[in-house]
Amino acid sequence: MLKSIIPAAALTFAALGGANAHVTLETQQAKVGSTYKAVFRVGHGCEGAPTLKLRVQIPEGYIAVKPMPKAGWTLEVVRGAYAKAYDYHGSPMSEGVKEVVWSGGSLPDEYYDEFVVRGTLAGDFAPDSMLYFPVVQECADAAERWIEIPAAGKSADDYESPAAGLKILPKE
Ligand SMILES: [Cu+2]
Repeated sequence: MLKSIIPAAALTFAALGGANAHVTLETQQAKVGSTYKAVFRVGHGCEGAPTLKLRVQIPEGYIAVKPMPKAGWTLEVVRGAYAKAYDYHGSPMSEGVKEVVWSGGSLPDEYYDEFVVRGTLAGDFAPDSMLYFPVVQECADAAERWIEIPAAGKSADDYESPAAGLKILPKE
């Protein structure tokens, strides 16, 4: 009964599920200058192998970032200088977290999990621009590198291993 009402398009989409199950952000748009919680969704391992490590690169302009610790995983942050000083609640902020690494855990291919960081989107992003978070997912003998940044006029769908994308919306 249920089967008969699923449109053919939905079935085609399901068959292409792999392309839709990369490491992606749960919330894919946020306003300029807002606090943004980035939830990275890991939908599969490396060709069936469990994920042992996740490395997330923090893009320029996503400031005052703090990762959320995760039970069963060791958290590590790489700090560094920003390309410029950003205004953060009235004071200049010129350095912070540039990369977050979760390791020491094991996420089997048949399970799903989320990895979280929170930060602020700087006030000087151009509205309607895209911000990309390159992510490397490491398994025992393989890795999935979600690092392709779409060229102007292209979208993540045009790539095999796109970085996780966030659309920056106008302040309103
Ligand atoms: Cu995928």
